Amino acid sequence: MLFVSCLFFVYFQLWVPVYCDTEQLGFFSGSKSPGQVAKETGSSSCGCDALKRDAGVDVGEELSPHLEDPAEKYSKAANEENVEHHGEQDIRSKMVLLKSSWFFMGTDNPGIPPDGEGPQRRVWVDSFYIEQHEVTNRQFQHFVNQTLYVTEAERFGDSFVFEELLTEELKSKILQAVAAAPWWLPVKGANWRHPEGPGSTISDRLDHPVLHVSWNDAQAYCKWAQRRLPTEAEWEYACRAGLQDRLYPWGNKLLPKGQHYANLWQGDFPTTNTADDGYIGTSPVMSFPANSFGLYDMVGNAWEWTADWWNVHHTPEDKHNPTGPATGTDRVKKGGSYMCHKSYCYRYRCAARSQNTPDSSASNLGFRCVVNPS
Ligand SMILES: [Ca+2]
Ligand SMILES: [Ca+2]
Repeated sequence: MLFVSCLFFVYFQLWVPVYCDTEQLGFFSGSKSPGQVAKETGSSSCGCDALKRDAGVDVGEELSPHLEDPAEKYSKAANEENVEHHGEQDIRSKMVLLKSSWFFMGTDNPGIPPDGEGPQRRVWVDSFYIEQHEVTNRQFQHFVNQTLYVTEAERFGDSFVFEELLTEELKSKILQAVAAAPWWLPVKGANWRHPEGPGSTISDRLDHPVLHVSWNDAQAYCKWAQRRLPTEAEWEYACRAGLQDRLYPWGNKLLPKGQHYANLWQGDFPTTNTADDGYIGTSPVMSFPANSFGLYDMVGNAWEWTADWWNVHHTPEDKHNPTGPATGTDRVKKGGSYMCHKSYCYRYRCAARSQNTPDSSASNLGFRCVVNPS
């Protein structure tokens, strides 16, 4: 709930900056446009990690040779358990079994060194099941209908929304933003049911990832589903899908054969979104090719919460089932979102990472669950 120094006020076009002491966040001059800020602050300044609630705010081409068929889709044990508890038709995602293995986590060639992407280290993960796709609005709606759960964004009364998604009328009423990322606006009434605030709806987006869910909300859903959030190591193992020293879940080329493999940003952030991949905002889950583990949207579409506390200092020795620091202030999120572009937020890579406080929520942040084999 801290972070007062990185907030400032926006009065229409009159921006009054306040010094921000976090290196990852760029200083924002009051005379510059959001587009200028994006270019000048560089690839480490997406502002994703600035979305923290504060008392002052109202608001498959390359397969690893050592892994033979590591994914077992539609396991009877994983996908039919507890059907009685959740009704005849289990609303929860199908899962993929990932078998225990060593893999190389992180990278020695970090795209954003301050994020703690390195060093590359050998990590062992035990077998686990992981959901094929991000939790959708339809699934989260079912959870809420069953439990009457109220998300933190609903209780706080607001959430962060990317300004491009807002109407001019709504934008004109909002007086505050984040210094290093003025494209984020706290919108009263924005929550998972109303992703762009009052008047917006998920009725035509039931198969899109649920947004505006905090880490605590994600925990609540996974617990209800008798699952849990993945550790960062599990998430990255799932992202890499048996590939080693590759940037993306499918290899090193962003556009294999000229095709889009993830819902990212094309154009000039944050002013021009050409949506060459077909989507300005989120896309229905499973709209892009799965990785070789059969997992969709591991990078892009919505950021995904992991269970771990945030820390940027890692050591190179081998690790078994790492779970991150014992304590912290922020939780790790992985994979980037539909807002990511190499020019300012090169985080749509398996090794990339970012963080938010557990009560934060935004219009590009979701999750998926995992479970241990029974
Ligand atoms: Ca897109
Ligand atoms: Ca994702």
